[in-house]
Amino acid sequence: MLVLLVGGLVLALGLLITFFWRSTKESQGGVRYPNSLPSLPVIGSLLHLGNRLPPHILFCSLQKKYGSLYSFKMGSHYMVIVNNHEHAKEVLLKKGKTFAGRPRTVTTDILTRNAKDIAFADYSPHWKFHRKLVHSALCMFGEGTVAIEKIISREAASMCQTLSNFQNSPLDMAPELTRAVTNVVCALCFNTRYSRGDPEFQAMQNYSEGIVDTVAKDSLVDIFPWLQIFPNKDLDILKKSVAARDQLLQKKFKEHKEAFCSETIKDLMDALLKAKLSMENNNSNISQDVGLTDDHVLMTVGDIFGAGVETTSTVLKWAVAYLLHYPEVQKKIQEELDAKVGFERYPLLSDRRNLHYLEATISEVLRIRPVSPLLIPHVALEDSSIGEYTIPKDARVVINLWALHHDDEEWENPGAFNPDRFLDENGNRIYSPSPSYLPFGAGIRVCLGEALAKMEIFLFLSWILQRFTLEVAEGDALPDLEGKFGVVLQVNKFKVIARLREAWHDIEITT
Ligand code: STR
Repeated sequence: MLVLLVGGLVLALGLLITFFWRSTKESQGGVRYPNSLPSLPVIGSLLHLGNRLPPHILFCSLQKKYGSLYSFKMGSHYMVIVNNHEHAKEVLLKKGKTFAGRPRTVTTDILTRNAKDIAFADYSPHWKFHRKLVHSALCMFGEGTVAIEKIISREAASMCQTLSNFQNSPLDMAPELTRAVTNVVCALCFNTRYSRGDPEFQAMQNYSEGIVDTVAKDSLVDIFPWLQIFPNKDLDILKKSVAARDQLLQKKFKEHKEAFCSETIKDLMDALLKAKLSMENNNSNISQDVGLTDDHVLMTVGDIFGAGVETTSTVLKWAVAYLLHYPEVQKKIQEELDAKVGFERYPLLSDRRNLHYLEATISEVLRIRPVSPLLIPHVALEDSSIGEYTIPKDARVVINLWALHHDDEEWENPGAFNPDRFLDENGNRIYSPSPSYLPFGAGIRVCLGEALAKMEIFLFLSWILQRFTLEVAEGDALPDLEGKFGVVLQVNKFKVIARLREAWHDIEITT
């Protein structure tokens, strides 16, 4: 009797395990789904995700148990995590259109007035048109023009002046780098700039911090939207910060509308206004579908501003942090600058083709500390597949760029900072030594600001290193290299001494 009972129990358990195994690994009809973390009703796999590690690191570590492509449930949302470059390229490039969707979340909806922007808006013909418009406006005012080089150099000169004023005393470079980058975007979007200590710039820094700290980090309200009914500190900070940003954007918009003249388009906001007005005049029917509302223009400028400032300034901060850790890299860049640019003139964009070691260092910074370690999640717009796995419509697909950039099958000793991996034996640049490198994403949603960002990072770093040697003050610890996960991988605060190099004593810094 007992034997029968135990036998029955074992059989039932076996059946249960088989059922569970089948339902996670593959479902009926031989369709194979990605391995899945265990999940419970309502909360999904939350208990199995823990919260000790930052998500990009946690997602790397889960590969050991579940393989490089796996899934879990976040509340009711089916998430797929992609950790290798073949799968990532299938999602972003080969099946780019299928995976071009974006999830709607509580926090990004607050930021973008229900997805009226580009980065967080779902895929649609309207979005495509909108993005094209912004791309051409960016080309008109950014890339490919002599003007932008002048603007960046003017800001670089102004930043170097501030650094030299602080000679030999430890300075938090972050606000200076941020102001320089902000002024480039300001020139582009609004045709204005901020001086040191401008209260509007300070206000902007405050609200940006509020947004970066609270938006799109898969906080609980984004998983369970009904939690909004409870008081929530983060959501309050986000709403206040967004209100402050919107007030500023609205002011600029009003000024631009009042001064608008279609013959003289001075900046990106003018260009968007012109596109909006000409669409309204040309065909009122079409503008219902593809037209730009005031909200679209405002949120687009908000995106360009936020993306332009937060990403580029973050890369510059990471670069400075690594240069402090690796003075030998800094020295090599300076030797290259001395040999190829010298001391008689300031660096130019045309020097990029000669300054291989600096360019390699920038590439390595973007590899080891990608600004956006998980990119922004993509959504499957129809039933599809990744590799041999079936992916259902509406799945949220997260590309773990951190895993791609730290894949030890693709990179030798990926944790080590080594610009030389981007150079061949003759010291010439290798653009991508491994296919597992996508610092700006790829495909339909690739970064719109890649060219502008590369120009800024190159010019700012070359200006700084031509003139200064960066060090930490005696007794100070080196900067933390771990960072803080959020919508961008933030750098913790640190102080720097910028020592004017010998050759520059007694020389005025001007463009
Ligand atoms: C930063 C803070 C802000 O004021 C506005 C934005 C909106 C655009 C965001 C930006 C943010 C953070 C970096 C993003 C960018 C769009 C593309 C970029 C997420 C939240 C990246 O993908 C790294």
